[in-house]
Amino acid sequence: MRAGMEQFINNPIYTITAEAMSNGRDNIEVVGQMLKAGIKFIQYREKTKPALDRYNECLKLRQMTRDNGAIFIIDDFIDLAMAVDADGVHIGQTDLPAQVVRQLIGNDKIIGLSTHNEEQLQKANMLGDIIDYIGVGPVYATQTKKNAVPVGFSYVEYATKNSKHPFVAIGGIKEHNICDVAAHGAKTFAIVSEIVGADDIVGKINSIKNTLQKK
Ligand code: 3NM
Repeated sequence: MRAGMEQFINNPIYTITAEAMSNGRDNIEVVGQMLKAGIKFIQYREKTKPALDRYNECLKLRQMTRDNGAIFIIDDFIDLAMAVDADGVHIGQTDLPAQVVRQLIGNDKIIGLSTHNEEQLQKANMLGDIIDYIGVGPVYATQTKKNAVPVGFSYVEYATKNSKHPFVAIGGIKEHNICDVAAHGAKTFAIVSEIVGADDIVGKINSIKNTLQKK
């Protein structure tokens, strides 16, 4: 297992930035709250900001995550991940091929790959150690990733049975439905809007953790 993946395995909640949904707070403040709540795996996902703004923000977030022993992953931008010495990248099906990303980013960085169906999961399985984890979703309809078609529980179950990599379930997951997703085998859950949009981010994360523990 690649260094840093223990934080994925040992912590059920994976958080992702979305400044536009953060009720006027910036990513620095939101990530600060996530870290305060003990989150250990954080993805920076900002697709539309100018590259320079992303870079300056990620320099700060890199320091904050490092100071708190948290893994810092960057969505899509391999150059940005390398520039700020992030712990890895998260890529989608239309990004550069995983093999190419691995060559660019080196052997010690984490690569996550989004998958949305059984065929994509089988291809991910064939990548072996080139990637470290996969995303499985969207489980439910979501406003955060427009036009994404929900895959439902059947794909979560398929991933539980067939994925050679650890997986994070994603898409429309909230405190009220997280135990249903867990019941289909997921152990790691990415939650975007419900966390970044919460009035009390620390309180929300603690409450989700409690809900999961009671299941
Ligand atoms: N990726 P929320 S669904 C970023 O299925 C992302 O790969 C998805 O946001 C996938 O928790 C998604 O607000 C959005 O629904 C998740």
